Amino acid sequence: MFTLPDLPYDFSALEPIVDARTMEIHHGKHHAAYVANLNNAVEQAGAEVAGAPLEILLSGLGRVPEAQRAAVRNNGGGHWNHSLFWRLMCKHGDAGLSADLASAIQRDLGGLDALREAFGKAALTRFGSGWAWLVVDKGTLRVTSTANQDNPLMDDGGLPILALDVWEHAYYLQYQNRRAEYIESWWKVVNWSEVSRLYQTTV
Ligand code: MN3
Repeated sequence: MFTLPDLPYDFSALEPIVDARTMEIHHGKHHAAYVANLNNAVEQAGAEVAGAPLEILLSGLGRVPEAQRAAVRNNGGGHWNHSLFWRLMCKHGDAGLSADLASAIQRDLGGLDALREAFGKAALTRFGSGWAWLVVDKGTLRVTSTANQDNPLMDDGGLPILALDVWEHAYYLQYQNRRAEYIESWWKVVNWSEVSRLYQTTV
């Protein structure tokens, strides 16, 4: 059974960038629902997927019985994406970008400003609901985005080390339709120590 991870900080920790009410609903209702629905789908799928780690399910959706495949994709993706997302943020942000990751960002993307521009554009232009990602893909950093609760694990598109949820439920209470303002503000709460730690696991 999959379980909802605790937030690594209080609901109000990311204010004024992300308001407490949004965090409470996002974690306690949206993420919790993905976990519950994922568990139901896995239970219905039976022996073929029982006990499989989430990463294995998401990178091999073709092995999930067709009747549960969409539910595992949407809710398993939702569980994995949010579990990562919470850890990538912290109170007041964290400036611990490692020298290794900084140099990879320079090498592959042209520097931190260029990363922010490319990542922000991916987040802003994702039509409807989805995610922006910074992934390590065969040793190279790349910016991409996906729809709904899809993620790069599903099409062997690399391992995410930075993620931004651009579903309206992530920002609408505070920013309404101003997604660009949410994206720009969000950099202030990025936990660069955690992003750097994830990068280090890929090299
Ligand atoms: Mn969300």
